Parts: sequence; structure tokens; C-alpha cells
Amino acid sequence: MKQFKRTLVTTALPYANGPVHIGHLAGVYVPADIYVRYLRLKGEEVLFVGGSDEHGVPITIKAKKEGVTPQDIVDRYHEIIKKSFEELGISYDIYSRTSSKIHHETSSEFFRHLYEKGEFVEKTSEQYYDPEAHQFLADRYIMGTCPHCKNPNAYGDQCEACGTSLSPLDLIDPHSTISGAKPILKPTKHWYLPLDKHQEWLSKWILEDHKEWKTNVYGQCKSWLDLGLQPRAVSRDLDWGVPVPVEGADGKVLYVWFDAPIGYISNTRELLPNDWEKWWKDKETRMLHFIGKDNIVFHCIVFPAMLKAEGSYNLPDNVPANEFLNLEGDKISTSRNWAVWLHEYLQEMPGKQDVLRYVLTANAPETKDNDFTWKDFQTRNNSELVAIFGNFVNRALVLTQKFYGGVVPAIGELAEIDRQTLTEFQNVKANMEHYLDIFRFRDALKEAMELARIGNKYLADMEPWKLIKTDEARTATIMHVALQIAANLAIAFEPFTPFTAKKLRNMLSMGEIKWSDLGRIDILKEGDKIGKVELLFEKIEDDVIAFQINKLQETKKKNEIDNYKPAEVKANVPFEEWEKTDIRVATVLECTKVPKADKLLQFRLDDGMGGRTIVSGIAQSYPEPEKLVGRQVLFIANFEPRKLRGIMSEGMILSAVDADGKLVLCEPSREVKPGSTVG
Ligand code: B3M
Ligand code: ZN
Repeated sequence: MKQFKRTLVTTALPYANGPVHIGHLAGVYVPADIYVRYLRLKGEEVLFVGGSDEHGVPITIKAKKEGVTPQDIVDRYHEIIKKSFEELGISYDIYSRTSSKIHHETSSEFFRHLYEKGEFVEKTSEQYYDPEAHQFLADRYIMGTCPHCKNPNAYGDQCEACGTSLSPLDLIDPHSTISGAKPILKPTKHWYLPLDKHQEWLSKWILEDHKEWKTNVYGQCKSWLDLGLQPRAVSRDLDWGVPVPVEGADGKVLYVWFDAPIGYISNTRELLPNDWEKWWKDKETRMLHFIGKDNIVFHCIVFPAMLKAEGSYNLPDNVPANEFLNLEGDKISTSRNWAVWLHEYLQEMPGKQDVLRYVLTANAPETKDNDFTWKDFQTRNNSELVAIFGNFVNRALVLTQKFYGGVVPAIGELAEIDRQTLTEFQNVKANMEHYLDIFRFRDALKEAMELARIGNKYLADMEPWKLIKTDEARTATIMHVALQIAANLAIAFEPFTPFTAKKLRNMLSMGEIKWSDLGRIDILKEGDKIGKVELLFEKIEDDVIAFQINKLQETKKKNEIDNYKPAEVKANVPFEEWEKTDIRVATVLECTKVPKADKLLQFRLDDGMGGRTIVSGIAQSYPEPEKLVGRQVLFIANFEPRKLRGIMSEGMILSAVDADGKLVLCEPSREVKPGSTVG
């Protein structure tokens, strides 16, 4: 395999129309950071580039909805994203943005260069235009009836009710979401990247030269290539984005997916104005794109075609895309607020950045979609981080404080068990390297955790706290070995849990660490003094998890209300049938809870006909039944009487079932005589 002098690592630029959530982190940002930290620990030359993707229609839609400018939207979310990445320890060399001047220059120059080389195809086509707003309409700005499921609110690119991808011309009765007007078709010119012309070299480059790519990535590229690549528009009729740098292109901008990947280049230029080209053009540089699976085609096919057409750039050496993370069994969704937002997590779980990094790596959707649950989060923290990693380190350091005043004791004579233990953990290093080099961070983390298990078992088996009473020399050796294992943990876990690794390094008074020290048993020297001992992790209690789960349940309830759709109407009933039902008005005389029945209320009603009792299942919607006394209700008077919890119920009280499932009593709009009929 080719050896490179340096590595450029990029991560997908998150759209700056919302914060990042755990799906982004598990899919892209935590794996990338692990890999970069690993390379730096090995002393390799690496550059880690990220940034916000600030163009595209979703940002303009959000801006319109809020009555602000797209720049206001991206300014807000760029800051939130940037700050939350920093707080999670995502160690970028630069995290910039595509609304920057240097990005507009870089992407504009890039387009112009391809344009002058004749790499684009110009095409004029009919597109929907809003005659009132005087602008062409991007797909998301057109709504109409879905031709498949008749959903009246289908978008020009997709029907969210049945999931069918659409083109605006498929919609029935389309209308503009900007002015509501019926759009008209008007000719408009755009520039297309003829991907079909790149089919041959792309097929060889991917399918023959990069068989080592992850199966999910390789497979998706193969399907795109097998389908046959089509020309792809690289411009849009929009007023937000990088203007198309060509005469006669007023009101047109670069398609967001054309300028966004060039953001990797502009961010590198911004960081290294005089040295950026060695990262993008020198053949000794390896380039890796960390992305989610929905970005594979853009990073393995479209962007490489752009780079190849330009001619002077390297192509990516690997694109280790992850699959998707779900949340509590449901797809993470920004629009439904079904997510654990990073900035909220950092506020609500202060000091627990590494717990999230650990759990998202342990559960990473590396080869298939996976699920995040708060229960699993708590279990992994309590039974792995606290009970194994934290417990071992705490024991080793507290005993060192207790027995040796915090000074590393002499190693003495190693026994067979010590040698076996040390051999075991040296194997761990080789396994970790194997997995890290092929981007399998879940397995690499398991190996690091194996180190902690070895240490934990070693101390539990050796029981130095007992042995100290009878064999001081032997105890000193055991404690020395245990401390060396703890020092190894500080190295092994640095890529995964950098905050904990740093804390452990400080407690062990270790200086700078390097990967090559992993596996050594002389990292600490006899006589070294360890620092103040603190717990590395703390138990997460049930109430903390309950709070998070409840927060999601509230979100679910709110979604049900916001997206409420009435139940299907039942089959028609002939009038003669219907008029047999006798609905009356009654005044509530008494209303009490039915003992041992948390859903039932017992009503005593003045029905104008001597009174009656009715039992109704609305107790959970009316926790203070006494407040219903004096109110009027509608009830079915000729409902067969039946015994409920020993109470004869003579009728049925009518309630509406609201979107949130709450039952709401139906009552006349003004007081009427008890017994009045309802027709
Ligand atoms: N913003 C899509 C996404 O966030 C896009 C990535 C651009 S990477 C150049 O999934
Ligand atoms: Zn549909």
C-alpha cells in the first residue's frame, strides 16, 4: 500500500440551518477526530479541516419562515456548531464556513476554470417561475398534490407522505410557497457537469483501484456507476449562494453541492494561505473524507469528477462513510426535533463529553444503521467506564497513595503472572492499530477497553491490599505493573476520550505522550510522584436518564399534536339507524373518582328525568372531578345500562379525543334545560 508523507482529513460540512446532533457525531465527527488524534499521537503530519455549509435552499426557507436573512440563520448556527464541536474536543485545525469571502473566491475561481476549459455543458430547460415573486422556484419552493398518494402538501422534490421522489412537473395543481401563485414554466439556462463523460475513469478508479473502500461505500458507488452517470446541474436560480461567475448568469448561484466540497479547499487556503497546495496537490498527501452515507455520491463521484476536470488536484484516498444512527428506535429528524442536540447535551450533562464520545463510538453505525438509547448510554457509562476503566485506575492510584505516599514503587522481580499480564496487553496495541488503520473504531475501542479489563482483573486477582500485610516486595511489583497499565490507558484512550486521557496523564504526572510508548512497561519510573487522585467517571443515576427520556416523550407528544391528522371517517349510517340514538343534555350534580380504577369517574346527573348515574373513562383528563359539578354534558340516554366496577352506568357521556390523546367533555355552548334532546 502506498506510503504518504502527510494526511488531509476533511469532515462533511454540516448545514448551518440547525445544530448538530448525535447522528452527525456518530456518523462523521467523532470517528474523524479519533483518527486524527491517532495520527497525531503517532507523530504523523496531519491537517484536520471542517466548516459549516451555509448555502442551499433549506437555509433560505428557514430564513423566510423566521422573517430574517439567510446570513442571520447561518451566523446563528455556525457559532452554535463551532462552539459545540470545540467543547466536545473535535480537534479541527480549522473550522470555517462557506459564506466566507475566501470561499466565494475559491469556488468562483474553480467554476470559472472549469467553464473556460469547456468542462461544462450549457442547457436551457423549462423551470417553474413565480410570476408574483418574480423568481424561479427551487423544488422545495413548489408544493402541490402528489400524483401517487394525493397528499396535497407534496414538495417539488419529494412527497413526505409516501416518500416518492418527484420532479416539480409531476405535481398536480402546483403552487409557489413564496407567493401562493400558480407557477408558470419559463426557459432558464444552467451549467451541467457531464458526469457521463467521467464514467469510465471513475469506474476504474473506484471499482478496480479502491476495492479496499468500506463495503457500504463501494456498494453504493457501484450502484450509481451501474445505473450510468448522468449530467448534473451545477447552478441554480437562487439569490443566496456563490454567484455564477459567467456573463448572463444574473440571479444564478452555484449549486450548493458544487460549492460545498470546494469549502474543504477554501478552508485549507484560509488556514495556510502560502502552504495550502501541498495538502491538495502534492502526491505525497493522502486525502480522507469522513461523511455520512447520504453524502457518498458527492464525495466519491461528483467531487472527484470536479477535481479531475480541474486537473491539478489529488483525489481522495478513502471515504470511510458511516451509516445512520437512530434514536430510541426512530430515525433522527431535525424537522421533528427527534434528536439529542450536541449543544443541549453539553449543557445538560456538563463534564460528560467523553461519555458521549465513548458511547457513540461503541455504538457507531460503521457497517449498518444502529440505535442510540439512553438506557444503553447509562449502562455503558456505569458498567464499563465507571466499573472497569474508572475502578481500575482509582484502585491503582489510591493504593499507591496509601501504600507508597504517591510514589511509584520499584518493580522488583516480575512473577509469571506479571509477564503473562504484560504480554496480554502488548497484543492489544497491535489489535488497536489494525482496527484504527482500517477505520474500525468500534473494534479499536473494544481493544482499548480490553486493556482496562486486564488491569482490573490483575488487581482483583492479586489483591495487593491484602498482600501488603505479608509480602511488601511482591506488592510493590504488582502496584508497579498496575501503574504501568494505567499509564498505557492514558495513551490508548487519548483518541477516543481525550478529556479523560488528559486527566489520567495529569494524575500520573506523565508528560507528552506518544503512540509508540503504548505497550511499554516503563512509561513511569520508580520514584515518580503521582498527582492528586480524582474519579475519572461518575455513575449516571436513573433520574438523569428519566429526564432525557421524558424530554423525548414530550417531543413525540408535541409532534403528534403538530402533525395531527383526524382519524378516517367511519362508513355512512342510514338516517333511520342514526336517529335511534337518543342524545340528551344533563347537568352534573356530583362527580367522583371510582375507587381502584384510575381511569373512571362516577357522574350523578340531573337528566331532567329523575336523574341517573353514568361511569365515564375520563379520569386521567379530569384530575379534579369535583370541578365538573354544575357543568353540563352531552350523553347517550338510550345506551344499554351496564355494570362498571359494581356501579350500574345508565348511558354514555360524550367526549372528544384531542391530538394529545386527552379526553375533552362536549357541552352545549350555553346552559339548556336538563333532558333537552340533541339532534
Ligand atoms: N451539508 C450535507 C449534509 O450535511 C452537506 C455536506 C456538505 S460536505 C461538502 O449532510
Ligand atoms: Zn405521495
